[in-house]
Amino acid sequence: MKHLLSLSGLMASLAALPAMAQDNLRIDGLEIVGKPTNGEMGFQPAATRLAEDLHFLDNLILVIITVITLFVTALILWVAVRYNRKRNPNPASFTHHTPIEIAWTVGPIVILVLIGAYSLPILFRQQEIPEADITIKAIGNQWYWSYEYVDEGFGFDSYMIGAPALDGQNVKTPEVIAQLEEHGYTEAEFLLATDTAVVVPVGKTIVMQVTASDVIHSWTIPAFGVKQDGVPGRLAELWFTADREGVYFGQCSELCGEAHAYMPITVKVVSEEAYEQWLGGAKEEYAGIPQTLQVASN
Ligand SMILES: [Cu+2]
Repeated sequence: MKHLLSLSGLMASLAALPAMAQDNLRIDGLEIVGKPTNGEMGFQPAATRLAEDLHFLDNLILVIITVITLFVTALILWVAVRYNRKRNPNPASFTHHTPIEIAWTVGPIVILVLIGAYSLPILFRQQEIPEADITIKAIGNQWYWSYEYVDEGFGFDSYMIGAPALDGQNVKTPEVIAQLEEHGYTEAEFLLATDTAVVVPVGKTIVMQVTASDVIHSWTIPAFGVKQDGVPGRLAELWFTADREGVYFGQCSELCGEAHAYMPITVKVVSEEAYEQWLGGAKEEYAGIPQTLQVASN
């Protein structure tokens, strides 16, 4: 009878576990900020200085190439109209024109130096990894991501809701929609939302160590302006400081096998308090055997 009791106690505590864990790790009321949109031409909203830099650089280069394209098109049109065989039956036969030679050498040099002067500082800002407030290791696997909060000593796997979505299963079944809603998403987030998310506090410097366990994967959050290949046996780094709370999506960006399209990335940027609360729950959930279970099994 005693055994039966302790067994039923164990079963009860086991049954209670997922519900407890879910409540502990729940983060409600977050706006979905970083997400691809149908028909969108521009970037996702910038949530970091790095992304703002990239948007600025993209706009700058867009202006430069537009001016160059218009200038070259105008030249071609001018030559075609003014110097065609009808209007200019006797073409000039000179082969050199020193001022023009200098102009089309110096002009491109000035343009390239200008682009370099703006792009190199941005590149260095991305690549010089600052002192981290929080270090997280992202490990790409076929076909999901694993995360380790290296200072806190816990980790977890992160699967797409509805994974693996292969062999004609790539459909939003009622079960998958129910799972999405359970995690606080709608069916519009199918193929983007994951069962667990990377959670980080707003305004803190996060260093992501990126690697992989099997083949090359790539970790990215477009709204943060970061992307880094995860290569087995190597530890690469990227960093970001998100300045806006919300949910941000990314997708594995290195072709890694048949379910490559089904290993998305979810990052939740939350307030410091919400992060501390989540951290407490996550430590309990992921870093060892909960107290109740230990007592029951003794
Ligand atoms: Cu991948």
